[in-house]
Amino acid sequence: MALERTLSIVKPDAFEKGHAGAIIAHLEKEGFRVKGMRLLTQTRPQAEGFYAEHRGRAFFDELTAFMSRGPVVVMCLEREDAIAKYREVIGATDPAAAAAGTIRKLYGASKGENAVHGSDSLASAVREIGYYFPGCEVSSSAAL
Ligand code: FUP
Repeated sequence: MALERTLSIVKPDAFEKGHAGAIIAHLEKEGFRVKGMRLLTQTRPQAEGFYAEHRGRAFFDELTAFMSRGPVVVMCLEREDAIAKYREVIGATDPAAAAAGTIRKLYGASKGENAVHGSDSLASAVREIGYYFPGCEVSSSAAL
């Protein structure tokens, strides 16, 4: 296992419902350390750039409208095996299919409004962390 970083987003649905604090606490209890954190409301183009790999898919417009409709909390998180472990802790994309006790099962409403985002690979984590933390906002104590 390697010390890794991953990109986490508390999506607008979870923030609107007041679940951001509970989700961050859940992640800290699972051993994730916050190395960078921003609260922002994305522009539509910013959300489209983030989800560029999904451009052309049927859900792209709905997804990017949703992700730019209100505040999100974006975090760079660190722990051993962070990328795979984070995906385990958040659960399946569709909350209805997510395992009991996972963040998406606890806080997600639907496949679209599923409370959180997480990087799905090391390459995605590098790109996604750089997308929201392009400068010196992330603590530099460990490599990806
Ligand atoms: P995930 O990696 O679990 O976030 O899922 P994907 O990368 O497959 O999808 C990115 C986001 O698109 C999901 F969080 C929700 C949205 N989505 C839909 O709204 N409908 C779909 O059929 C698939 C994904």
